[in-house]
Amino acid sequence: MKQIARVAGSCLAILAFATTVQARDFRSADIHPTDYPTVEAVRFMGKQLSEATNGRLGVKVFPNGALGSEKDTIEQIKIGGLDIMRINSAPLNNFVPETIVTGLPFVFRSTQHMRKVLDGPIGDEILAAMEPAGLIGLAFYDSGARSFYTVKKPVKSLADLKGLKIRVQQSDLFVSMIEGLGANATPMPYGEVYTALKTGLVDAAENNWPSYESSRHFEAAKFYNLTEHSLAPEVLVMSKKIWDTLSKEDQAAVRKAAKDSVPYMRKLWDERETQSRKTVEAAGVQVIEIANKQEFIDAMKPVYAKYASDPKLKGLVQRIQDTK
Ligand code: BDP
Repeated sequence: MKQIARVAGSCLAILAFATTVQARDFRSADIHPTDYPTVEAVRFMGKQLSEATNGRLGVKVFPNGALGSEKDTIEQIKIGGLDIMRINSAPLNNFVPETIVTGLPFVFRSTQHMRKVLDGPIGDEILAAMEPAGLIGLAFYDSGARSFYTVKKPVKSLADLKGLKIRVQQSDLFVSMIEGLGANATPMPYGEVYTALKTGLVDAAENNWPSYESSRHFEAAKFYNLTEHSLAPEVLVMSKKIWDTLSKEDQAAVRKAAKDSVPYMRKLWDERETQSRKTVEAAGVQVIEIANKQEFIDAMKPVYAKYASDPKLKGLVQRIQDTK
């Protein structure tokens, strides 16, 4: 009897050891604060993954840019120094050309249109196109519409943007967009924008309501001008180096947990957009409606000529526009 107990005991010990050896929390980077919808959504994904694998796999999110700027995390992901990142699609533009189409100005007619495209085969194709760059695209998240916010004066028409120095993400597409609008682009990491606005290094930046609010950029730039020029989505990406070490079953579990976090994220997102707008308006932000959006749309023709002229990207744009 004693012997049986001893054998059973050591079996349990071996089992416990095996579980500890295999148990793994993927490290995931995000530049946003801990209560931001993207951060909460990746935590949710971790919980789903943990449930699906009896606690063997999980995700630990490092918010607030603790693991570096989005450009830094792309480099880390490529070499397998980081497991997962939630970043915007724009900094991926220079690495994965297919991501360009998702950030093209005015390419989506509405949030519903964007969701339909990204939930369907076009979205899956763009995610799959990341693989040669060493990235496994797991899911797209919402990022709402980006609009310009300005320090000194409101922007009511295209002419008001002329000559302004505008911070953009580190993406050639966004640089061209600003040039097309007659302004000067200053690409820089998100974490530097607050100071750049405060010190006058830039006159403006552009982002969605939740980022404008949570980054407190609204304290420095009080005019939020509703150009809604890009719906560049967020993406959840895993390192291919890490992915390749996982079993087929674990890969499927990671993918499923990521996809399952999308509706959760969207619910948080919709609530946060409304709340963020309220918060900044209560703090004195002036919201400027754009009477003639068409002149902004027309000014973007050269951007389409430059970025959506190669047959592959042109085809994707066409299919996006054809999606009803
Ligand atoms: C926010 C995105 C974030 C980007 C940031 C930016 O969520 O991933 O880093 O914009 O403008 O909307 O850099």
